Amino acid sequence: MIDKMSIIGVPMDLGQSRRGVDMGPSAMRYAGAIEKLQSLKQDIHDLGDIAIERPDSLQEQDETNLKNLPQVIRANEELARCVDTEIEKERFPLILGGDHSIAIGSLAGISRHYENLGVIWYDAHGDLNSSETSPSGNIHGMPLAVSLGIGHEKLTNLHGHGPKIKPENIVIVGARSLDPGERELIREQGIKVFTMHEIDRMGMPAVMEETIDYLTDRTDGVHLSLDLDGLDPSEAPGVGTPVIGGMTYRESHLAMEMLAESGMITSAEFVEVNPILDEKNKTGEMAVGLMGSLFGEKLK
Ligand code: Z70
Ligand code: MN
Ligand code: MN
Ligand code: MN
Repeated sequence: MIDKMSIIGVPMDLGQSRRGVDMGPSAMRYAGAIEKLQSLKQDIHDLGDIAIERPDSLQEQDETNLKNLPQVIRANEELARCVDTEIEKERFPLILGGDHSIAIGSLAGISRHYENLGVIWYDAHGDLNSSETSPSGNIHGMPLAVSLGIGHEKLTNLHGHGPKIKPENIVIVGARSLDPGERELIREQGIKVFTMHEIDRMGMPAVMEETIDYLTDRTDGVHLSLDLDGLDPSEAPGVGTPVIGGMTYRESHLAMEMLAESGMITSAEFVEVNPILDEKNKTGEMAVGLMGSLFGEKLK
Protein backbone atom coordinates (compact mmCIF):
# COMPACT_ATOMS: atom_id res chain seq x y z
CA MET A 1 0.00 0.00 0.00
CA ILE A 2 1.21 3.49 -0.88
CA ASP A 3 2.91 5.20 2.06
CA LYS A 4 2.11 8.82 1.21
CA MET A 5 -1.37 9.76 2.37
CA SER A 6 -3.58 12.84 2.16
CA ILE A 7 -6.51 13.23 4.50
CA ILE A 8 -9.53 15.19 3.30
CA GLY A 9 -12.38 16.05 5.67
CA VAL A 10 -15.84 16.55 4.17
CA PRO A 11 -18.25 17.98 6.78
CA MET A 12 -21.27 17.22 4.62
CA ASP A 13 -24.75 16.69 6.05
CA LEU A 14 -26.85 17.75 3.06
CA GLY A 15 -27.28 14.26 1.60
CA GLN A 16 -29.78 13.28 4.31
CA SER A 17 -32.01 14.99 6.83
CA ARG A 18 -30.46 14.42 10.26
CA ARG A 19 -28.08 17.15 11.36
CA GLY A 20 -24.79 16.36 13.06
CA VAL A 21 -23.02 14.12 10.56
CA ASP A 22 -21.18 17.25 9.37
CA MET A 23 -19.18 16.89 12.60
CA GLY A 24 -17.94 13.45 11.54
CA PRO A 25 -14.46 14.63 10.49
CA SER A 26 -14.02 16.45 13.83
CA ALA A 27 -15.17 13.38 15.76
CA MET A 28 -12.63 11.16 13.98
CA ARG A 29 -9.85 13.72 14.40
CA TYR A 30 -10.77 14.07 18.09
CA ALA A 31 -10.57 10.28 18.43
CA GLY A 32 -6.95 10.47 17.24
CA ALA A 33 -7.19 9.69 13.53
CA ILE A 34 -4.23 11.82 12.50
CA GLU A 35 -1.92 10.58 15.27
CA LYS A 36 -2.86 6.98 14.52
CA LEU A 37 -2.13 7.41 10.82
CA GLN A 38 1.12 9.23 11.54
CA SER A 39 2.26 6.22 13.56
CA LEU A 40 1.60 3.94 10.57
CA LYS A 41 2.53 5.99 7.50
CA GLN A 42 5.68 7.86 6.51
CA ASP A 43 4.12 10.94 5.04
CA ILE A 44 0.74 12.29 6.11
CA HIS A 45 -0.79 15.54 4.86
CA ASP A 46 -3.96 16.62 6.65
CA LEU A 47 -5.60 18.89 4.09
CA GLY A 48 -8.30 19.97 6.56
CA ASP A 49 -11.95 20.17 5.62
CA ILE A 50 -13.47 21.30 2.34
CA ALA A 51 -16.11 24.05 2.59
CA ILE A 52 -19.74 22.91 2.68
CA GLU A 53 -22.67 25.28 2.30
CA ARG A 54 -25.44 25.38 4.90
CA PRO A 55 -28.81 23.93 3.86
CA ASP A 56 -30.50 27.32 4.16
CA SER A 57 -27.71 29.30 2.48
CA LEU A 58 -29.55 29.18 -0.83
CA GLN A 59 -33.20 28.52 -1.43
CA GLU A 60 -32.71 26.76 -4.72
CA GLN A 61 -35.52 24.43 -5.64
CA ASP A 62 -35.58 22.38 -8.78
CA GLU A 63 -37.95 19.94 -10.43
CA THR A 64 -36.50 16.86 -8.72
CA ASN A 65 -37.18 15.31 -5.32
CA LEU A 66 -33.45 15.31 -4.60
CA LYS A 67 -32.73 17.15 -1.36
CA ASN A 68 -30.17 19.99 -1.53
CA LEU A 69 -29.14 18.92 -5.05
CA PRO A 70 -27.19 22.07 -6.07
CA GLN A 71 -25.23 22.17 -2.80
CA VAL A 72 -24.47 18.44 -2.94
CA ILE A 73 -23.23 18.85 -6.53
CA ARG A 74 -20.96 21.79 -5.66
CA ALA A 75 -19.42 20.07 -2.65
CA ASN A 76 -18.80 16.87 -4.58
CA GLU A 77 -17.24 18.75 -7.49
CA GLU A 78 -14.74 20.27 -5.11
CA LEU A 79 -14.06 16.93 -3.44
CA ALA A 80 -13.55 15.25 -6.83
CA ARG A 81 -10.99 17.89 -7.85
CA CYS A 82 -9.17 17.56 -4.55
CA VAL A 83 -9.02 13.74 -4.66
CA ASP A 84 -7.94 13.81 -8.31
CA THR A 85 -5.06 16.18 -7.50
CA GLU A 86 -3.82 14.04 -4.61
CA ILE A 87 -3.79 10.86 -6.70
CA GLU A 88 -1.97 12.81 -9.42
CA LYS A 89 0.71 13.42 -6.76
CA GLU A 90 0.77 9.66 -6.06
CA ARG A 91 -0.77 10.08 -2.64
CA PHE A 92 -3.38 7.76 -1.09
CA PRO A 93 -6.59 9.76 -0.51
CA LEU A 94 -8.35 9.07 2.79
CA ILE A 95 -11.69 10.88 2.97
CA LEU A 96 -13.46 11.54 6.28
CA GLY A 97 -17.23 12.11 6.01
CA GLY A 98 -19.78 13.45 6.20
CA ASP A 99 -22.79 11.57 4.93
CA HIS A 100 -22.39 8.95 2.21
CA SER A 101 -23.36 11.33 -0.63
CA ILE A 102 -19.67 12.33 -0.63
CA ALA A 103 -18.81 9.01 -2.29
CA ILE A 104 -20.11 10.61 -5.48
CA GLY A 105 -17.22 13.09 -5.41
CA SER A 106 -14.64 10.59 -4.13
CA LEU A 107 -15.40 8.11 -6.89
CA ALA A 108 -15.57 10.87 -9.51
CA GLY A 109 -12.00 11.93 -8.65
CA ILE A 110 -10.55 8.46 -8.05
CA SER A 111 -12.04 6.68 -11.07
CA ARG A 112 -10.25 9.04 -13.48
CA HIS A 113 -7.10 7.10 -12.64
CA TYR A 114 -8.31 3.53 -13.14
CA GLU A 115 -9.66 1.49 -16.04
CA ASN A 116 -11.36 -0.95 -13.69
CA LEU A 117 -11.78 0.58 -10.27
CA GLY A 118 -13.04 -1.93 -7.71
CA VAL A 119 -15.31 -0.77 -4.91
CA ILE A 120 -15.98 -2.43 -1.56
CA TRP A 121 -19.20 -0.95 -0.16
CA TYR A 122 -19.20 -1.81 3.56
CA ASP A 123 -22.70 -0.72 4.57
CA ALA A 124 -26.08 -1.80 5.96
CA HIS A 125 -27.54 -0.22 2.81
CA GLY A 126 -27.02 -0.57 -0.91
CA ASP A 127 -27.10 3.17 -1.66
CA LEU A 128 -28.42 2.18 -5.09
CA ASN A 129 -31.49 4.41 -5.29
CA SER A 130 -32.32 7.00 -7.93
CA SER A 131 -34.89 9.75 -7.78
CA GLU A 132 -37.45 7.26 -9.16
CA THR A 133 -36.83 4.54 -6.55
CA SER A 134 -35.76 6.58 -3.51
CA PRO A 135 -38.21 6.46 -0.61
CA SER A 136 -36.61 9.55 0.96
CA GLY A 137 -35.08 11.88 -1.65
CA ASN A 138 -31.86 11.63 0.39
CA ILE A 139 -28.84 11.64 -1.89
CA HIS A 140 -26.78 9.59 0.60
CA GLY A 141 -29.00 6.65 -0.47
CA MET A 142 -27.85 7.05 -4.11
CA PRO A 143 -24.06 7.31 -4.49
CA LEU A 144 -23.44 3.78 -5.75
CA ALA A 145 -26.20 4.08 -8.37
CA VAL A 146 -24.90 7.51 -9.42
CA SER A 147 -21.39 6.09 -9.84
CA LEU A 148 -22.83 3.39 -12.11
CA GLY A 149 -24.36 6.12 -14.26
CA ILE A 150 -27.89 5.85 -12.89
CA GLY A 151 -29.53 9.03 -11.63
CA HIS A 152 -29.63 12.77 -12.21
CA GLU A 153 -27.37 13.75 -15.10
CA LYS A 154 -25.59 16.43 -13.05
CA LEU A 155 -24.61 13.75 -10.53
CA THR A 156 -23.73 10.94 -12.95
CA ASN A 157 -21.62 13.32 -15.07
CA LEU A 158 -19.93 15.05 -12.15
CA HIS A 159 -16.25 15.89 -12.76
CA GLY A 160 -16.88 15.63 -16.50
CA HIS A 161 -17.12 11.89 -17.01
CA GLY A 162 -19.26 8.86 -16.28
CA PRO A 163 -20.08 6.14 -15.50
CA LYS A 164 -17.32 5.96 -12.93
CA ILE A 165 -17.46 2.26 -12.14
CA LYS A 166 -18.73 -1.01 -13.58
CA PRO A 167 -21.28 -3.22 -11.81
CA GLU A 168 -19.02 -6.29 -11.98
CA ASN A 169 -16.30 -4.45 -10.03
CA ILE A 170 -18.45 -3.80 -6.95
CA VAL A 171 -18.79 -5.90 -3.80
CA ILE A 172 -21.34 -4.86 -1.16
CA VAL A 173 -20.62 -6.23 2.33
CA GLY A 174 -23.06 -6.18 5.25
CA ALA A 175 -26.29 -5.25 3.48
CA ARG A 176 -29.46 -5.78 5.50
CA SER A 177 -31.72 -2.90 4.46
CA LEU A 178 -32.34 -2.83 0.72
CA ASP A 179 -35.27 -1.03 -0.92
CA PRO A 180 -37.28 -2.85 -3.67
CA GLY A 181 -35.73 -0.76 -6.46
CA GLU A 182 -32.26 -1.49 -5.11
CA ARG A 183 -32.88 -5.25 -5.10
CA GLU A 184 -34.03 -5.05 -8.69
CA LEU A 185 -30.93 -3.12 -9.73
CA ILE A 186 -28.65 -5.62 -7.96
CA ARG A 187 -30.30 -8.47 -9.90
CA GLU A 188 -30.36 -6.57 -13.19
CA GLN A 189 -26.70 -5.53 -13.02
CA GLY A 190 -25.36 -8.68 -11.37
CA ILE A 191 -23.75 -6.83 -8.45
CA LYS A 192 -21.98 -9.08 -5.94
CA VAL A 193 -23.53 -8.73 -2.49
CA PHE A 194 -22.68 -10.38 0.80
CA THR A 195 -25.71 -9.70 2.97
CA MET A 196 -25.69 -10.34 6.73
CA HIS A 197 -27.19 -13.73 5.88
CA GLU A 198 -24.04 -14.73 3.96
CA ILE A 199 -21.79 -13.27 6.65
CA ASP A 200 -23.63 -15.37 9.26
CA ARG A 201 -23.44 -18.52 7.15
CA MET A 202 -19.95 -18.25 5.68
CA GLY A 203 -18.22 -16.22 8.37
CA MET A 204 -16.26 -13.05 7.74
CA PRO A 205 -12.97 -14.80 6.83
CA ALA A 206 -14.59 -16.58 3.85
CA VAL A 207 -16.53 -13.47 2.83
CA MET A 208 -13.38 -11.36 2.72
CA GLU A 209 -11.35 -14.09 1.00
CA GLU A 210 -13.98 -14.26 -1.73
CA THR A 211 -14.18 -10.48 -1.96
CA ILE A 212 -10.41 -10.15 -2.34
CA ASP A 213 -10.13 -13.00 -4.88
CA TYR A 214 -13.03 -11.64 -6.89
CA LEU A 215 -11.61 -8.11 -7.09
CA THR A 216 -7.95 -9.12 -7.58
CA ASP A 217 -8.70 -10.70 -10.94
CA ARG A 218 -10.64 -7.87 -12.45
CA THR A 219 -9.55 -4.51 -10.99
CA ASP A 220 -6.53 -2.19 -11.14
CA GLY A 221 -7.34 -0.37 -7.89
CA VAL A 222 -9.87 -0.79 -5.06
CA HIS A 223 -11.72 1.92 -3.14
CA LEU A 224 -13.08 1.04 0.31
CA SER A 225 -16.23 2.98 1.14
CA LEU A 226 -16.99 2.25 4.77
CA ASP A 227 -20.30 3.43 6.19
CA LEU A 228 -20.21 3.08 9.99
CA ASP A 229 -23.85 1.93 9.92
CA GLY A 230 -22.52 -1.33 8.46
CA LEU A 231 -21.51 -2.13 12.01
CA ASP A 232 -24.03 -3.15 14.61
CA PRO A 233 -25.61 -0.12 16.32
CA SER A 234 -24.78 -1.57 19.74
CA GLU A 235 -21.13 -0.99 18.91
CA ALA A 236 -21.46 2.00 16.55
CA PRO A 237 -24.53 3.91 17.75
CA GLY A 238 -23.54 7.31 16.31
CA VAL A 239 -25.12 6.94 12.87
CA GLY A 240 -28.21 8.50 11.33
CA THR A 241 -29.79 5.27 10.07
CA PRO A 242 -29.02 2.45 12.53
CA VAL A 243 -30.10 -1.03 11.43
CA ILE A 244 -29.96 -3.89 13.92
CA GLY A 245 -28.11 -7.12 13.19
CA GLY A 246 -24.90 -5.61 11.79
CA MET A 247 -21.27 -6.58 11.64
CA THR A 248 -19.37 -6.68 14.91
CA TYR A 249 -16.23 -4.86 15.93
CA ARG A 250 -14.29 -8.13 15.70
CA GLU A 251 -15.61 -9.02 12.24
CA SER A 252 -14.87 -5.52 10.98
CA HIS A 253 -11.35 -5.50 12.37
CA LEU A 254 -10.69 -8.83 10.71
CA ALA A 255 -12.07 -7.51 7.41
CA MET A 256 -9.75 -4.49 7.61
CA GLU A 257 -6.74 -6.64 8.51
CA MET A 258 -7.40 -8.95 5.58
CA LEU A 259 -7.60 -5.94 3.27
CA ALA A 260 -4.34 -4.63 4.74
CA GLU A 261 -2.65 -7.99 4.06
CA SER A 262 -4.00 -8.00 0.50
CA GLY A 263 -2.36 -4.64 -0.21
CA MET A 264 -5.12 -3.96 -2.72
CA ILE A 265 -6.77 -0.85 -1.27
CA THR A 266 -5.80 2.31 -3.18
CA SER A 267 -8.23 4.82 -1.58
CA ALA A 268 -10.72 4.83 1.28
CA GLU A 269 -13.45 6.80 3.01
CA PHE A 270 -15.11 6.54 6.42
CA VAL A 271 -18.59 8.04 6.46
CA GLU A 272 -21.80 8.60 8.44
CA VAL A 273 -20.20 9.20 11.86
CA ASN A 274 -22.68 11.42 13.72
CA PRO A 275 -21.29 12.52 17.13
CA ILE A 276 -24.64 14.07 18.16
CA LEU A 277 -26.29 10.65 18.04
CA ASP A 278 -23.25 8.90 19.53
CA GLU A 279 -22.33 7.74 23.03
CA LYS A 280 -19.14 9.58 24.02
CA ASN A 281 -17.62 9.38 20.54
CA LYS A 282 -17.75 5.57 20.50
CA THR A 283 -18.40 5.58 16.76
CA GLY A 284 -15.59 8.05 16.00
CA GLU A 285 -13.25 5.84 18.01
CA MET A 286 -14.53 2.77 16.17
CA ALA A 287 -13.73 4.44 12.83
CA VAL A 288 -10.20 5.27 13.99
CA GLY A 289 -9.68 1.73 15.28
CA LEU A 290 -10.70 0.35 11.89
CA MET A 291 -8.33 2.77 10.14
CA GLY A 292 -5.53 1.35 12.28
CA SER A 293 -6.30 -2.17 11.09
CA LEU A 294 -6.78 -1.10 7.46
CA PHE A 295 -3.46 0.70 7.39
CA GLY A 296 -1.43 -2.13 8.85
CA GLU A 297 -1.29 -1.71 12.62
CA LYS A 298 -1.04 -5.47 13.04
CA LEU A 299 1.60 -5.82 10.35
CA LYS A 300 4.00 -3.34 12.01
C1 Z70 B 1 -32.59 4.41 2.19
C2 Z70 B 1 -32.79 5.64 1.32
C3 Z70 B 1 -29.06 5.20 3.61
C4 Z70 B 1 -27.10 5.52 4.40
C5 Z70 B 1 -29.16 5.35 4.94
C6 Z70 B 1 -31.51 4.64 3.24
C7 Z70 B 1 -30.17 4.97 2.64
N1 Z70 B 1 -32.27 3.26 1.37
N2 Z70 B 1 -27.77 5.31 3.29
N3 Z70 B 1 -27.93 5.55 5.43
N4 Z70 B 1 -25.76 5.65 4.47
O1 Z70 B 1 -33.29 6.64 1.81
O2 Z70 B 1 -32.44 5.60 0.14
MN1 MN C 1 5.05 15.43 2.75
MN1 MN D 1 -24.22 4.32 3.01
MN1 MN E 1 -25.73 2.97 5.39
